Parts: sequence; C-alpha cells; structure tokens
Amino acid sequence: AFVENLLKHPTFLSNEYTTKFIDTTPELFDFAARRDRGTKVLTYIADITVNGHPEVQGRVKPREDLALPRAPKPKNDTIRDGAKQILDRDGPQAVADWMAAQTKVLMTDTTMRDSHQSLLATRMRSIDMIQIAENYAHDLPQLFSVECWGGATFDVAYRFLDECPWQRLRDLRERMPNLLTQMLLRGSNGVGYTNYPDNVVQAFVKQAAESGVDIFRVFDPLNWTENMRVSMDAVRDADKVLEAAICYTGDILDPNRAKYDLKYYLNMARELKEAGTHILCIKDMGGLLKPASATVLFKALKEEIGLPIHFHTHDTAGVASATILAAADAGVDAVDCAMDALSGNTSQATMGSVVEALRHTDRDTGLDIDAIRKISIYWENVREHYAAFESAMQSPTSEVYLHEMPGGQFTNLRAQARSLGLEAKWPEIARTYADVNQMFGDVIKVTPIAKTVGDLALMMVSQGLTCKDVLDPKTEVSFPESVVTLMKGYVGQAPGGFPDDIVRKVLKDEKPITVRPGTLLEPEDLEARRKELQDKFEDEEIDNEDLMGAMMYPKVFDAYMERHQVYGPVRTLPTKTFFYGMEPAEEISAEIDPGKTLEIRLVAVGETHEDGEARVFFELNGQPRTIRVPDRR
Ligand code: BTN
Ligand code: 3PY
Ligand code: ZN
Repeated sequence: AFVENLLKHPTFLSNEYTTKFIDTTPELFDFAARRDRGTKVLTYIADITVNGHPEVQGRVKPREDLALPRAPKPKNDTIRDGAKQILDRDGPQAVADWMAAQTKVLMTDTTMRDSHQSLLATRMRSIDMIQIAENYAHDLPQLFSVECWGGATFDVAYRFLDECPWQRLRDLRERMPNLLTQMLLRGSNGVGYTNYPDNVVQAFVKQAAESGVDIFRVFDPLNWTENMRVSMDAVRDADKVLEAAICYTGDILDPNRAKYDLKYYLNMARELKEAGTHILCIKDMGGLLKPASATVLFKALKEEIGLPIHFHTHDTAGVASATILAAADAGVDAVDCAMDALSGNTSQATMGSVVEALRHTDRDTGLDIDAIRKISIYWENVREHYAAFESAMQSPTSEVYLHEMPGGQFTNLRAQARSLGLEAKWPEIARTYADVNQMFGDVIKVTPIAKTVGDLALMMVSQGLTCKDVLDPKTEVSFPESVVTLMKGYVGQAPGGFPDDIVRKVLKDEKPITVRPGTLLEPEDLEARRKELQDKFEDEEIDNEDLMGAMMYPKVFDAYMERHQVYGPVRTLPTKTFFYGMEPAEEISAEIDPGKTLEIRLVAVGETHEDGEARVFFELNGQPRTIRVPDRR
C-alpha cells in the first residue's frame, strides 16, 4: 500500500521527488516506516540504479574492474592490551603519565577522520572503516590512538552519507577494544560551526564519552582559553582524556609575525595546563610549522610546561615528515600520521615512512611496518571507490605559506572557485585570502574562521574588490553573513578585539559583544526538544544520541531521519552500491543487523511506464521482488 500511495502522489508524478519532497509531505513516512528494512534498502538501490546519486553526478567514476574492499586476515590471532586498558584501569591521568614516560614516539592514526576529511571531502562511509578496525586492534596494539570521530565527519555522515555518526563510533569502539579512540571537538562549537549553549556542549561531551570517545582534542578558533573551559571541564567530568590544543599559525622564527611568537605559545600552554588539560596538543591544521621552528617550539614546551605533547600537522607543503622528525628530536611525545595510501598533500604525513625513519633510533615507534603495509593496501582499494571526491591537487605546494589555509579547506575552496568560474583567478584568490587575514588582524585559519576568510576572499575576487575598497567608508559592501557573525564577537573574542576599521565597516553603528558568547545563550530545554522530536518521528525511539544530533544540526538531522525512514539501513551497503546502484546480474550482501544478512541480486531494470515509474527486478534472499521507483532521468 505504501508504494501505491507513494507512487500515485502528485508530486511524485511530477518528477520533483527529492529529499525536499519527503520533507514537505510527512504523511508518506507513515507508510514508509511500516515497510520492512529489506524493502527499504531495495527501494534505495532501485532509486540510485535508475536515477543515480546526486552527490556523484557528473564526477569521475571509479574504474570498472575495481574489487570490493576486503580486509586481510589479521596477522595476530589475539588482541594485546593497549593504551585503552590504561585508561579503563587507571584513568586519564595515568594515560598522560604513561605517555610522558615513553622513550618511543607514540603514533596516532588519523586515516578514519582527518585524512579523508582533507583528501576526500569527508565522504568516507563507516563500512569501509569498520571492516579494517579489527586489523588495527590485532596488529597495531602499540598505537597511541585512532582518530576516528568529530570534526566535519559528524555532519557529513548525516548530511551526505545517510548514516548515523554515533553508530559509526559504537561500531569502531567495539572492534578496537585495546585502542584509544580520539575525536576532534571544536570547543564551544561542538562539532558545528557556531557556539552552542553550555548545557548542549556538556551533554554532547557526556554522550560522546558514553558512546565511545576516549581522547577529546579540544580547540578554539581564536585560541581563547576562556571559550574552551566548558568543554574541557565536561571531558574531565566524564573521566576521559583531555587533550587541549593550541592552534598553530604564522612562524615563530619570522620577526614579521610577532603576534604569534614563542611567548604566545608558551603563555597559552600555561593557561591550558592551569585549566586542567592532561595532554597538550600543537594543532597545525595548515601544515605551517617548519622543522627549525618545531625544534625551538617543542624544546621550549617540554622544558617549561611539563605536559606530554601531541603534535598534529598536515603535509600540504610536503615537509610534514621533516617537521615530525625535528619534533621527535626535540622530545615530542606523540605525533599524528595517516596510513600511507591516504597520506600526503593536504592529509597527514605518511605513517610507514615516519615509522621507518625512526627505526633503529632511540625513538623507534615499535610499530609493525608489515602490518602498516597490509592495512594500507586495504585503504588503497577503499580510496579508489571515492574517486568522485578526489581533489585536483597533484602535488604538495609551498603556496600554503602564503594563504595558510587548513588542509580541509584548501582543496575545497579551490573547487568552489572552479564552480564559480574563477579557476584562472586562483593565485589572486590565494593572495586575497592572505590580505583578508591581515585585514581581520592576523587570525587563525581554522574552522569556522577559515571559512569566513574564504567567504570574503571569494566575494572580493568575484566582485573585483581590494581590501582598500572593502575598508573605504564610501564603498557599499554587502558582507557574507559569516563575516558579520565574526565581527559581532559571536565566534568569540580575539585578543585585543578585531581591528576597528573592519569592525566599524561591517557593523556600522552596532557594537560587538565583549563577553563569551555562551553566556548570552539560554540553556536548551533538552527534554522539551526530545519530546518534539519524538512526536515528529513517532516510529523511531529518539535516544540521547539522536537528540544531540538534532541539537548540533536541527535541519540536517530531520532530513536524515526522513530519508532513513524511507530507505532504511543503507549504511550496510557497499560503497559502490551506495553511490552507483547495481548492474544487472550483480549480487551483493548487506548485513542489516548482526547476523541478519540480505543477499541481493539485481535481475533487471525494466521499462519505465507511462506513469513515470521504472520497475526494478531483484532477488532478495532468493525470492523475486519488484520495486517501483520514479524515473527522474
Ligand atoms: C542529500 O542531498 O541530502 C543527500 C542525497 C541523498 C538523497 C537520496 S538519493 C536517492 C533519493 N532520491 C532523492 O532525490 N533523494 C534520495
Ligand atoms: C575541523 O574543525 O574539522 C578541523 O579539522 C580543523 O582543523
Ligand atoms: Zn588537521
């Protein structure tokens, strides 16, 4: 009856059946929700097979003969205890003490978070991570941690991948019982782009800890310790490892960038220690820290702060491993690398190479290079399935020292410029980005401020404006919303405020706020919000995870739930099927529940009838099934 009702619906027949259609015709879920999960998944496959997935339309396709990713059998039969056992047995301070006592350089693998965020527009699906997680647990028990959550992965999971980020976390946690999981938390911005009320940030951290995050790397885009305290305290309250980060920018050896000198970093490090962090992170999201500066910075931090130090950087300029080796020499405790196949360029340095570079030194990581190679071969295959999301970047580039864009933004902004027809003007955009940075008073380019700088730079180049024009009181400028928000102080307070001329130009007579934005936000009535969601989605039980998803991204969460009710557990499909549907005679399996596997065979795609519906013929566990979907081609 559902399919009948759905397909006869006038909007459906008018070929305007989109996510939005589902959005505005809620009566459809009543039918959709009653269908079984197998039928829902078949409907998804039929739809994608007939109409294609909007996210890969017009993009490069993976090669035809590409095999599905399959994890190799782990080398070790058993799972040896790792750092996770220290946390569970003795608590977060014990992890920090253990860390500081190691001779070896500890290693964090970023493949499941930052590396695909930086290389593949964050599009990696959970199934590709979950399948290899056991290999990490069996064969790389010496890893310090696996960064696999937070940053941009949270909203991309809901928004583009039709999957629940919390489920990803629980699935990974379960398969790596000896390894610490790590997330990137944007302080008061949670995993979003704007400050949330304190009680939302607190509830989010509590839930993330319960669902499986062990180490919270917390940063603030203005390096404003004051705006980090709520989230830092919440991590400590949850008894998890707190790793407060200092975002690195400029160059401590450059006398012209005196704002970000060694003293600046040492001061902030002291503040973060005072605020109770277990570990200190130097977060170099642009990959700007150079080897000689690293020597100076890490020596000073080790001597003067007395906290274990974790170094995060990007290989955009191609020197990340040199900087990591300098940091290792200077006594850094842990470093971030990505598995070889997903390393380099805007991603992290190459793990296998760093491991080998340190081999037979007193800082040998102790990691099994053969295991790294085997796991990397798996990732190589996974990566090929995401060909549609590869950037055009062919090589490292020293241009990053000009614009200082973070790894996740660089390729993104370039693609955005291309889509606006501004590809040829890229050098001008890079230059303007640097100029906007100075006009803002030399800010830190990291989420969300990096985007703000990019928004204005793109606007200026497309309208032919210079900074002088922008600041000229006689020129009328319509600023991007993100610039207004920043100048109002809603992201937080820059040390000494933003420069007067730009603030006055953007805000006219309005005055910026001078307090922590969170103090102006009313606490969220979480139980009231839960009830609203429960009423809206009565067939699903709204738990704390869902509630937190909705708090971070209300619209994205609703749209996800609506699609989820129609299409079911599509996260269990192979990535090839998820983006490209199936070929006639192709067979796949999808484990939709533990132990419940669907064997799906596409028999044929039938004709599209006058009613605008295509018939798609399947066998589901050997039984013939016909699914009708609107043909929107
Ligand atoms: C998004 O744009 O939010 C993600 C794309 C997923 C939309 C799915 S794809 C198959 C089906 N057809 C649509 O028009 N929407 C859904
Ligand atoms: C994020 O906020 O997602 C980042 O990766 C910042 O570097
Ligand atoms: Zn990063």
